[in-house]
Amino acid sequence: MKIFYSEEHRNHYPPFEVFDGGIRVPYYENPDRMDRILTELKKTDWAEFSAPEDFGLDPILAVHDRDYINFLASCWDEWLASDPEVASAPEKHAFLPATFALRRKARPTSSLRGRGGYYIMDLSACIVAGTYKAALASANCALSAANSSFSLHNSSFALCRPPGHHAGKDYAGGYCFINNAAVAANWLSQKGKTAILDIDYHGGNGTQDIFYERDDVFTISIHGDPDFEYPHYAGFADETGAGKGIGFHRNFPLPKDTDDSGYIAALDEALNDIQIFAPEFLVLSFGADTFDGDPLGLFHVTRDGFQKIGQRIAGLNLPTAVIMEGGYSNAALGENTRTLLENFK
Ligand code: SP5
Ligand code: ZN
Repeated sequence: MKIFYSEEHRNHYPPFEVFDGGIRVPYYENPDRMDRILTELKKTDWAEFSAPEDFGLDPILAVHDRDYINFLASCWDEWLASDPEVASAPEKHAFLPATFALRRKARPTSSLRGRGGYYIMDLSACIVAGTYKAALASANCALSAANSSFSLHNSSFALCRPPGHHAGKDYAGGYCFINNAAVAANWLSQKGKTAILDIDYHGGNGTQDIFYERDDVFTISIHGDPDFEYPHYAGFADETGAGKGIGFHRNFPLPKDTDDSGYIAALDEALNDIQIFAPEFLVLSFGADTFDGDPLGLFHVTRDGFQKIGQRIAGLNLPTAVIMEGGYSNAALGENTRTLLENFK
């Protein structure tokens, strides 16, 4: 299986994020996650690593607003230039606004903080010196996987970091800056009918927003109920699309403590919907944070569960671009990812 990976992510490693209650904690979405997956995949005889191709900005701007991408590109340099304290120890700092826009009334004002609070939705999308280039490389991994799945008509894996599914057309959030899966799916949708299945523990709010009014890309997400879980404001069962997109989005909000059997029951229903839509390509947003014991999740999916989940999705028999999203139980992340992927080789 082709696996697309870039070292560029290492320069995106914010020194902290902020949890509810204002506590600073080490950044959960860290480079070690990639090392764990790399180590495990390198042991196999089927993982074929490639550097991503550079697709330029066009396929990214087909999904994201130009002003938002400009903000990502210049944010760190502006922050560095604005504050001597940041400049004296840049490695201890990250850009993180403290005031957030309520969308309906807001516009992106011109100051860096004004743009920051408009383009960022929470305290985990910290921007540092390497963030923008890492986000571009991550999107290129997803595009390379899409291209490979299209031209070879088989499945591929984009080992993306930073992840993408919480990023909307003009906002970052939840460790995500550019929506890698959305960029890949939008690119693939020009080649043939495409569906996105999001199995990260957290609802894929960015992906939901980007395709909400479209009927040519079917999006579906299985996740912790936003009634108790991040991203808190999207991912409810009654959100099914708008305009001509009505009926082309589906959410499966699941309760705390969902285990393999509860998860697979929802998955089977989701897969049935995908079969009815009958796409030519599948983009799979894969987060391993449904794992039992993940520090950011409350589900109990086991390694055997990931095997069954992968087997069922691969059973659709579609060329699938698997896109890495979350998963924070680093010790188990490599094995869980390999277990899922083995079904697609
Ligand atoms: C890609 C992805 O999986 N992003 C997830 C972002 C979640 N950020 C919100 C963190 C909320 C922290 N609450 C932690 C409780 C730990 N006991
Ligand atoms: Zn997640």
